[in-house]
Amino acid sequence: MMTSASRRWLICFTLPALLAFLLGGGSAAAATYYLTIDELAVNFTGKPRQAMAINGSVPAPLLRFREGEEVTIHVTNKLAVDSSVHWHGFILPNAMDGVPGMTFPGIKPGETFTYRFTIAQNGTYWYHSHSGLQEQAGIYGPIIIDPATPGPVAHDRDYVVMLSDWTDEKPEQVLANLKKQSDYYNYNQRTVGDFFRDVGEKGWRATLRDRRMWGEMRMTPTDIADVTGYSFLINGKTAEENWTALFKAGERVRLRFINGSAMSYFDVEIPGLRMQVIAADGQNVQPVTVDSFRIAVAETYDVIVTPERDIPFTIFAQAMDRSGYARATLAPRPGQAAAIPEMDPRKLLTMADMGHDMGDMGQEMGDMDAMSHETDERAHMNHDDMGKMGAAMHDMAQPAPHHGHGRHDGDVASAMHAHPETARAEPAAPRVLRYGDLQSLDAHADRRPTREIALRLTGNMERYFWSINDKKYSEAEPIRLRYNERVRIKFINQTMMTHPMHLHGHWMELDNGAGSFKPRKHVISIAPGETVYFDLTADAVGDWAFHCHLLYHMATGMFRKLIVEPAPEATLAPQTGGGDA
Ligand SMILES: [Cu+2]
Repeated sequence: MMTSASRRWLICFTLPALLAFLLGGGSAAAATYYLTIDELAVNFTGKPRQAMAINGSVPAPLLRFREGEEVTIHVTNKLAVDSSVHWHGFILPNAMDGVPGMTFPGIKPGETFTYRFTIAQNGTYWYHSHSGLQEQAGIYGPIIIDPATPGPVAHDRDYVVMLSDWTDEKPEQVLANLKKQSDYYNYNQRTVGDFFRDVGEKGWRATLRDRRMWGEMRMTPTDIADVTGYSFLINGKTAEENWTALFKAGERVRLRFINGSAMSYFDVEIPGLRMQVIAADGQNVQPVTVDSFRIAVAETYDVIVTPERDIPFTIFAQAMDRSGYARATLAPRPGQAAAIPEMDPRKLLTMADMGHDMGDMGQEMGDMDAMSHETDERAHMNHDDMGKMGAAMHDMAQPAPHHGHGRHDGDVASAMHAHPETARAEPAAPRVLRYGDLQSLDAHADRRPTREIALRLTGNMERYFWSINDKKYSEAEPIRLRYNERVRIKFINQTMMTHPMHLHGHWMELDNGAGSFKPRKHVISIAPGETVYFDLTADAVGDWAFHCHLLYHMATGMFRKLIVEPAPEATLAPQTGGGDA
């Protein structure tokens, strides 16, 4: 959904910056950007609606920065309400982070706020409003940061694939509906008919027990997503509009997937092509070749594909709840299209997904009938889903997933250069990316954490609020860390929903067993019943947002302030202090 206005958006290289760039070999490069937030007439569904947009475009225009560049970004708010821009996944000074009420006052109607900071990293990121529910209304856009020195992976083409979820309803109405009745959007709610089918299959006792347990958890078996009825977009195009990226056979095509959705996870595949994952959340990882991957809200994954044949391929991104899909095409020529696959069956949550399958609840139930029913239901479910739901947990327990650390340099090197698809002796089962596969390309110094903080992800579906350690943001004390302290954070998901937890201003080093090659992430997704650890060096002083990136979870309380307090000496430069000692 672009208007002519979007093509007029300006990147102005100031003359001094240009001279500095030419004379200084890039070290002092600087550039100035102008962004204007305003309303925009859109039509994604056949019905005209008002969106919120940046420079007349949903998504907002691609910003392309360079590592080491000093950026000056003037953001003017032409809305009738306060707004903001947050640079998602950026390591930057606290005052530039763009969280109203926490790092700055926000941008009042008619005002301009100027962000100034030095780009301290490279990779694929995004930006979005951090005010109210504006992100759902259209204020989100992609960012590419080119590395200061050439990156490890060569490619011939480079495309952003930004996923998002659009609703014709006002986001405030969506939230009001959720609060009124938490299953308002759960179109797939199981019915009385399902109840009698269950009774027929597993008997009265087991069925009633099963129903009672769901009731006690204030959840239903279809609580995979709480908002559905979305139109799913790729780079602002509906599946019918079919955003298309061109290639020539044999080229290495880099696709930068960004999930800019308010609420929707996707399972991504390109039938006929394997994908080599080379970066997660903007950070290079040791290449992993997969057939599909699940992308949590706010995550990014960069993949390389090498189509060897001169035919079109479908980029297929099914919403996790199977309420719809986003679709685009990789094609040798414009206007071509490939078949669109059937969506995989919708998955019903079972007690097993809560981590209760072989544990206490099984004992308590003492009913083999119920247990075998669960097994059956699992067997009928899409194995990919099962793999994704369960695998992460298993992965956490495995010390060294794939590549030995640094011992298989040859493998990594060959994978990263001209031979992406190693021929396989036999066709393998579809390979789904798991967190356990992600290993940083570079080792990071790894102090031992001196403290562990447990954060239980909690909530109440009936009253529709979400919380951490049973407290909403409004009721909770901030988490306090000392400057340069190294801590271990333990997430325990006690809800039926998957939560993408996002920490501002710091890397979360996901403990997936990769030792000093732990992947550095800005979003960590935790499945129902799962426990996940990450390590953190508190190397940026200030008040930072730490929250679930599902928009309506964040808005209803799954949010904390994380304060990194200055060192007692106060001699350390704020925000830019070094990492591991
Ligand atoms: Cu959440």
